[in-house]
Amino acid sequence: DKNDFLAACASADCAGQFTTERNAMNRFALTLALLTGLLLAGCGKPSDSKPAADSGGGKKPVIAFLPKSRGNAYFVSCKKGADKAAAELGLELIFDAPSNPDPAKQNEIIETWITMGVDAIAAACENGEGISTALRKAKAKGIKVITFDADALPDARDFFVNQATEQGIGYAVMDEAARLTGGEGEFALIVGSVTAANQIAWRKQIEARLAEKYPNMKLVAVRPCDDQKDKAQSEATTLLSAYPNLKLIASITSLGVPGAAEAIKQAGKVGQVKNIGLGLPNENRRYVLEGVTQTVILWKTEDLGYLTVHAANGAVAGTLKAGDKKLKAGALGEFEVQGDNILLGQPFSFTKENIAQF
Ligand code: RAM
Repeated sequence: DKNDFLAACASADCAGQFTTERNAMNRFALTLALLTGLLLAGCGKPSDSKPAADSGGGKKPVIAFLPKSRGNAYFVSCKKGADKAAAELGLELIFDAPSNPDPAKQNEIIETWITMGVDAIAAACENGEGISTALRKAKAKGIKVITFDADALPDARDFFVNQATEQGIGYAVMDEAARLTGGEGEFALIVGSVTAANQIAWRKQIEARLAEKYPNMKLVAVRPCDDQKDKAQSEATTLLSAYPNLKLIASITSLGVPGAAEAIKQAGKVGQVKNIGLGLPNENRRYVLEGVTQTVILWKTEDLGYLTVHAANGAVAGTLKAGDKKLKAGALGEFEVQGDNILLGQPFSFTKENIAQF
């Protein structure tokens, strides 16, 4: 697993360098394209026509893939699926991301891709509102825009590939917290950030479920960890001393769950304070087997990347358009398109009983 992760990080770095080299090459290509476009316009042909992804000959469509950050194993796994889809479809996938979540850096990357004239951008947005101006600009230039994992504002993208419904995720976390505490006592929430649309939506659903079903539970604190394990650990350490009656910590960012587990272990509160959240089996397996963490909930992250690239390809090729009800995604089969949302599936729970298999 570690080797896979390092290999993926290494190839991600190469992709970053590649992006810069491509930049110069593409300025040249763009000038050429512009001249060709003018000539074609003179001949009465549309200048903005793009090669369909399945047209066979000519230039490969370029899909630009932008996770929230590059160091996060969650997105390394998404990229693995994205690479697989790109290879199967014969696309060129370029990758870039801030080292750590950074909305301004995401905007810069998008601006670079707009200048390059990529065919599609697939982005997981650290700041849903903040990224929308840059994405709208990309759309206005004819670039197809897909969001995945964490959405932008709806008018700034063509489609959003959602891992599971907001309610499905929020309720799964809240119901598991209630099951483990017997529906009583104080608990705290660790979130990735307060700007990402997925974090905002899931927290809202958790709070709605709490209000509706669990009158004897109290959410005493919500702390952002900037999608960093160390910060999650220090936030959890502070929570454990500020709230001595705390029964459970739930994280809705994958870096929160192992961070909180380490804090609980070091505070000598294993079992006394339960630990759950949205997380990767690899990052949590040993804590789950040790009994520090009770439940980890997630979806198939590789499939999320795979489906996202299929959606981007469909948007470029014209096989995925507004109003469509279905999307074919290679080996994963057919997915339902609900309005402008494409849903991956249902969240899955990993526990001591099954985590060794994943
Ligand atoms: C983090 C990110 C991502 C979220 C997962 C569960 O890695 O914040 O957006 O979906 O956790």
